[in-house]
Amino acid sequence: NTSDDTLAGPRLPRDFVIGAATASYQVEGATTEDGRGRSIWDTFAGTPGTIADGTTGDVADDHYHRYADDVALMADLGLDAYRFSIAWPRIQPGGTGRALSAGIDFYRRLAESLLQKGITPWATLYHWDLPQALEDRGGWLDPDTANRFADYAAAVQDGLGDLITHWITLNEPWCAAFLGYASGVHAPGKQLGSEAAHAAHHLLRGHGLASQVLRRDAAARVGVTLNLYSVRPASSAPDDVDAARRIDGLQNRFFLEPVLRGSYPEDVLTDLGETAWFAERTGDLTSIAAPLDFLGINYYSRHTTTTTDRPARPSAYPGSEQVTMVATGAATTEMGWEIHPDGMVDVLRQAAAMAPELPLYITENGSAWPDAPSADGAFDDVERRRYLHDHLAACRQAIDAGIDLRGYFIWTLTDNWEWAFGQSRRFGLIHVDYDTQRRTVKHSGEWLRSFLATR
Ligand code: PNW
Repeated sequence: NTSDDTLAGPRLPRDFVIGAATASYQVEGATTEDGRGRSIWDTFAGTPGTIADGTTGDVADDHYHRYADDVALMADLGLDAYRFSIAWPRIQPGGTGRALSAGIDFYRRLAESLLQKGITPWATLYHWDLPQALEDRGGWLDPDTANRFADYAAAVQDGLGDLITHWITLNEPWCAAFLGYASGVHAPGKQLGSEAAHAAHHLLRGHGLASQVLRRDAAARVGVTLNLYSVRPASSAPDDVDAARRIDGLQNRFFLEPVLRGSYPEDVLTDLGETAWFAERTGDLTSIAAPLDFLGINYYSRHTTTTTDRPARPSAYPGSEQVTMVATGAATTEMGWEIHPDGMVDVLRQAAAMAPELPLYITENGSAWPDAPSADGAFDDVERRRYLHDHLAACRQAIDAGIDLRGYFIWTLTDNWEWAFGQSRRFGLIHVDYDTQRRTVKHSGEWLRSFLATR
């Protein structure tokens, strides 16, 4: 046994929220039950060649049926909060109209069982499972999808607002827009170059309209989650420095600035070749920049940038195809993502500099590892425990630097269906055997339990 069970967790404020996060399509399964409509991820995952191992989220963790067991596991770990997402097609199968009571009821049962265990529910309204019917009408390229999203937000709050007060409108609009509509590695799998920025704008417009709806309830706490990277140039050469400006621009500032300041960064619009299209839509920015109660940040890794004369197309960074990321030799997770806890402080600093009064939460952070069981069936995931420890220590560092960081959610509770990687990547504190659905708390989960018990 290589574990160091004495590795102490950092000291964090008593009211610092520690939770775990998941997303509907990654855990629920039951994709055809109780009237659920189809989403763009059902379509995408069902298309041969899109998912590394050919799996879909049809069963995933069967959380739709096993949510009570999963809540019991959360309580056993001692989590303060659980961030999950609501599947839009369970609420409005075709993306419009009255809420389906079976869909609302599932999330009512989930929220009630969390509250019974003293775990605060945090609901994300959009973690990428757009109703297919709306994609058929243009998806996020159609400005009307933002209006439909606001109606959906109203339906969800009408059904769940007495149980849920913490709301996140969107998860990672960068992924939804640029992996969905530019590189095409996520649903709906389109490769439209810079036009993907229109999808980003309509997502942000949806965020603004939905947050306005959620404000009907004075108790609602409303935020949005962005995925940010710590970005730096590979060298001081002008091309590398410009590459860093471009990636920080499209990945971070293109989302932070409209949401926090009500404007898009001009240099990014120029890189995209989209200044004219965006100039016609400045009227949307007031609603996009509506006041927030908190900002959610998902942080996984850093990017070290350089340029190449063999640009890759399609790129998730349209207009900046000449940029590539270099490996620095730092250790990576099984995703190939460099482990860099200090980068979490960097992105928190960047957000705090733009909105010094705004409470911040890390709404996702975690790591994938092969996780082979030992002879006695245990999962001695010392790398995940180390990653978790070092990023909790980075939370402490951020707080010491005067940043108003209020909480940290681990990605993820249970191993789950990892998008384009299917079941071939495991991020969980809890192992899932996909043949039997048996859950086994990994060493990292045991470590977290004792950390939470002794803080
Ligand atoms: C996030 N990228 O996704 C999501 O919010 C989670 O649903 C997901 O499971 C988790 O991170 C781990 O991947 C991302 O390619 C997916 O840059 C891909 C990227 C970033 C985030």
